[in-house]
Amino acid sequence: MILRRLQDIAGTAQDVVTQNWASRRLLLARDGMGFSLHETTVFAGTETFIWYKNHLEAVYCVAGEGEIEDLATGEVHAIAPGVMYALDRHDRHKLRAKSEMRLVCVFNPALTGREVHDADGVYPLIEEVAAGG
Ligand code: 9YT
Repeated sequence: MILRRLQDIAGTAQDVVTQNWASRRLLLARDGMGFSLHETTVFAGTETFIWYKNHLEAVYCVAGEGEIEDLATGEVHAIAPGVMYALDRHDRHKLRAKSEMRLVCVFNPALTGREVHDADGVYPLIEEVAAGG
């Protein structure tokens, strides 16, 4: 069994901070779960272009308010506590935070922990052999 606390991750290599968001990575590829699990804080007033062409991501909002724009259709969806979105088609999107948002994020394939968005809003696919497998 794996048990981790957010407070133990703060300030370590698993606490990835960019201009628009901070991602505390609770489970990573090396944990061998087949997905990674993160708590992401999106800073108030930010807009982030994201395109996970190598990954699927589900996002569940637990705090804060914002919106997501689907760049394929132009549709804009409000994000608030209790809302989940899943990028099942590697959807290109813009994420806007009206207030600071706290999001629980799951990635498949699992992130290795080092990823930040490149200029195209993409995370690279980093191969890593999981512990014990
Ligand atoms: C919602 C979203 O994708 N934000 C960017 C950070 C990402 N969730 C991560 O790496 O944890």
